[in-house]
Amino acid sequence: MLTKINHIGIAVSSIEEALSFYRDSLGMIFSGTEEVPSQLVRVAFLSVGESKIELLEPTSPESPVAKFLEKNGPGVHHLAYGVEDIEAAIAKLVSQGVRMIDAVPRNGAHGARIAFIHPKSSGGVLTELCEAHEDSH
Ligand code: CMX
Repeated sequence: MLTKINHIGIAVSSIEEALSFYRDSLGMIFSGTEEVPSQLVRVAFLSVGESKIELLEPTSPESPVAKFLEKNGPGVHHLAYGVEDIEAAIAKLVSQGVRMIDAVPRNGAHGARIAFIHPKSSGGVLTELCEAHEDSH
């Protein structure tokens, strides 16, 4: 069902400040920022070989990332796995009693369709399914 780890999401209070470490000190390749209104976040993608890191900055105090930062401070926020068919993946998980935050996919960054699994159903790791847009695998 899963194709690869699509990205690792990291909560930050400021993308600009975080870039000085990830882009400038670690030398990751920065491919720009994008606002994801459905998730109340601004995101920045950085590449490490074939892997990606997603920096998440809240755009509203109601953002799930704002709540996460308030409770935990900056740090690893979620793991995102690639799937070929997100509806089929959600149906399979629901049939196995897994609790979805999104039973219907939402629009994520880079035109991807995404759905989150509740961390109470995934051993405390917020888990995202990500069906990449065909131009951005
Ligand atoms: N990883 C692991 N556990 C998490 C978590 C995270 N990122 N965020 C919250 N939790 C846990 C909390 O620690 C808490 O656990 P306890 O009950 O044991 O204390 C529980 O989930 C409930 O947390 P809460 O602070 O009361 O927050 P809510 O229930 O309001 O929301 C969640 C939690 C996961 C449902 C919500 O954050 C959510 O819907 N997340 C998915 C959407 C999202 O995170 N979007 C941002 C990224 C967007 C993108 O990548 O494009």
